[in-house]
Amino acid sequence: MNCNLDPFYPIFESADTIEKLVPLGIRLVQLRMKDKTPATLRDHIRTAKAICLQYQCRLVINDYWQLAIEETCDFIHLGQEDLEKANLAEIRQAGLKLGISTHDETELNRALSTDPDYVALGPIYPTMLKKMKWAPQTLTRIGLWKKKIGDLPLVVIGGLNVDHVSDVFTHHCNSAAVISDIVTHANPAERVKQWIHATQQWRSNP
Ligand code: TZP
Ligand code: MG
Repeated sequence: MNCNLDPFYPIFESADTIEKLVPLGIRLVQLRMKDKTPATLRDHIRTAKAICLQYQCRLVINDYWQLAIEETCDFIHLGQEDLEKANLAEIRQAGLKLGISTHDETELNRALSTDPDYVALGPIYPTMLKKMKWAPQTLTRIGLWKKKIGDLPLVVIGGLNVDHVSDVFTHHCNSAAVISDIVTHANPAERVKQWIHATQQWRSNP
């Protein structure tokens, strides 16, 4: 089923950032935590969930699907390696929605075989954040992915910048995921406002 994703999909690595920025009007956010103890992970998930509930923002938990189930979250994002290790039956049994990263056609086929709620394609542009074995996908690939997945929402990621974000939408993605353009900006709150404004015309419930 099409889960109608907001066109602006920021990814943050802590609940502290979610607490600061979600109230500005973010409607879809991913919590992508690295190198934290299980207790800390759980604390961040709890805080993020409470804030997102308060501000009607959809929260997606990256990787930690067992914790997401225990904390009654409703959306997770998995990379391909995480997908191999995850128990999809248990994830579905718990009613979680699922987004999956893809970087090539093999990964796309694998993702589609799990009946996901969205597919992410990256990196669209060079990204400083993560060493990747894939060359930038380019804008043309967005249209190819969309053709292949039909009504399923398509998220794009990797090197996106608010100044040219309209390009990815004119190539038919549904949502633009972003990390560095916000978190490395001198004024992340201002940048979030710019993103909300720049994606407004692709928002179905303004
Ligand atoms: N997957 C593909 S690119 C990427 C991930 C997690 C990182 C995107 O970060 P940025 O900083 O928006 O380029
Ligand atoms: Mg992962």
